[in-house]
Parts: sequence; structure tokens; C-alpha cells
Amino acid sequence: MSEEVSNEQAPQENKGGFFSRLKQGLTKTRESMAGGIGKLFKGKGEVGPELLDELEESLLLADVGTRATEFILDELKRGVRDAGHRERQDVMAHLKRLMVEILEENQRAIEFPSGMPLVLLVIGVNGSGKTTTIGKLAARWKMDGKKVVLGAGDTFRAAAIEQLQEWARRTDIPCIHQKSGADPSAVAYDTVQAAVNRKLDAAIIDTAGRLQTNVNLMEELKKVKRVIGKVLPSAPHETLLVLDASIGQNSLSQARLFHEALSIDGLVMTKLDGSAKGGVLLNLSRELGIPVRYVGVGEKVEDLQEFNAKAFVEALVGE
Ligand SMILES: Nc1nc2c(ncn2[C@@H]2O[C@H](COP(=O)(O)OP(=O)(O)OP(=O)(O)O)[C@@H](O)[C@H]2O)c(=O)[nH]1
Ligand SMILES: [Mg+2]
Repeated sequence: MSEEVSNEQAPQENKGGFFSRLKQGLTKTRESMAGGIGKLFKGKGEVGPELLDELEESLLLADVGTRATEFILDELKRGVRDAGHRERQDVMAHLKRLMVEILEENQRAIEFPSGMPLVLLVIGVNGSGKTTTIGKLAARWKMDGKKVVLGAGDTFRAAAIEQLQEWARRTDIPCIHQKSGADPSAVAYDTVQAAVNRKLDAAIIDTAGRLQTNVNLMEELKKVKRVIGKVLPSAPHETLLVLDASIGQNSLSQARLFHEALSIDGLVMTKLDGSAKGGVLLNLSRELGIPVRYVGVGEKVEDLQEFNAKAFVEALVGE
């Protein structure tokens, strides 16, 4: 039996906690959308072509992307024409449903395999938030009663190993490491082996940041994946790409190249709190078909949240 990490929390139930953090984290994106899509639809009256033009502009400004924006506008116009959704609040409700539909299209929860540890390989460009995400995730899983081991696969800098060790100390979980300069595949191998031997629930392996265009470094990651597969043929179960929200539209080409080289299973979007480009998640969902697993809306442990499409849209469009 596999155990699912629930993705089904309803936004309303969490007003005081995670939902308000999410909403706070999405403030910049919300405001960038022409002072808020919510504001655009405030009041009574029918929706005319000017309002739809303004909406289109707002969506593009928030990096929702041309295809997702076009889909949304076409559907809204159809709704106005065929279903008689002319009142502002009806169009607004329709808009939210469409956004949720786009975001939920590929949504699946991470599954813990039975009888073996879940192996998670975390990759992305420099500074995207990999190590921090691993620390937060490990802390969270530990709180959920899971036994986790970390692997310091960023052997590029000594400071990177120390950063992960610090998270491990704080969370009181083991961290497998070697000296800086060691082969990251060797660290990954040891980490998965340790997880298997100690019958743990999960192994999370950090890697050095790299550009998606650097062929040698992408080959290095392929080797890490192969070597992990030698310990556990089905692993890594999850190759997780961490993207920084502030790069907006560029995250699409970044994700495409990582996916082509390494077959990504899930995305994490960090730094939504510092960015006005949160709409890019809609773009990524529409274009890539890779589930968004977590979003980061700040630097605290509780600022890493399981992605929930309804909560996200509510926080993004909000009042
Ligand atoms: N505001 C905010 N900051 C974040 C978030 N996630 C990560 N950071 C910060 O981003 C910076 C880089 O995070 P790291 O986790 O070190 O990034 P990395 O991808 O491991 O970086 P390299 O190992 O150098 O490639 C740190 O200062 C983090 O605290 C987030 O969701 N919100
Ligand atoms: Mg790092």
C-alpha cells in the first residue's frame, strides 16, 4: 500500500495558518495584476470587452503566459456568450474555476513507495532554493513522524555541505556527506544505501546548482540518477526541480531543458513572497504537464507549503 501526502486541504479551513501565509506571500503578484484581478471585478454590472482586455493585460503582466491567457480569455468569452455569464461576479467565479482547472490538470501527490524509502533528488540552478527547500521538507516530514536522511550531494563547496548539515542538526536527522570535491554520485549512493539499511521512509539528496545549458553538469546529474538506480532500481522516485519565482517567464525554458535531460517528476516554486511573477505557475502547468509539489512563500519552515490549486487561486485572485 502506498501512502499519499494529502494535497486536499480546503483553503477555507486554514485561514489562520497556511492560507494567510500563502496570501501574504502572493501579495506582490496579486498587486501586479493591475492592482488585483479581484478589484477589476468589484462592484456590479456586466462585463464588457474593455474589462476583458484589462484582464488579459493583468494576466500577461503576472507571467501567466500567452497560451494560458488565451485559453482563459477564450473560455470567458464563450461563457459570456453561451452561458450568460455576464455579471462581474459570475465571470470572476468562472475565471477562478479556469485557473484551478489549469493548475489541477497534472496535479498528483508525492507517493511514498511501500517497503522501501522514497528517494528524492533535488535539482535546479544556483540559488533557486534547493537546500532551503530540503531543510524545510525534512523538518516537515519529521514532524509528520517520517524517518528521513539527507544527502549532501552538493560537493562543490564546503559551505554547501555545512548548510545542509546545519538543517540536519536543527531537525535532528542524519546527513550523509563526504569531503567537498567528492563525487556527488558517491554521496547519493551512500545516502540511499543508508536509507535502505536503516529502513527509513525517505532520502532527500541535495545537488549543486547548475545552469540547464551546462552539458557536463547535466551529465553529472544523469550519473547521479543512474548510480541511485543501482541501489534501488525504482529510484529516484522523485526528481524535483526547484525554480525561483522571481525569474518569471524564464523558468519555462529552464524547466524544459532540465526535463529533457533528466525527466522531472515535480516542481517546487520558491520565493513567491518576493516576486510579482507568481502567475508563471499557470504557464508552467499549461506548457509542461509536470505537477507542482510545493511552493515557498518565505524562509521559515512553515513557509514551504504543499501546493493546493484552489488555495493558490484564492490567494492570488483574492479580494
Ligand atoms: N523569501 C524567500 N527566500 C527563500 C525561499 N526559498 C529559499 N530562499 C532563500 O534563497 C536563498 C538561496 O537558497 P538556497 O536554498 O541556499 O539555494 P540553493 O538552490 O541551494 O543554492 P545553491 O546551492 O547555491 O545552488 C537563501 O537565502 C534562502 O533563504 C522562499 O520561499 N522565500
Ligand atoms: Mg544549495
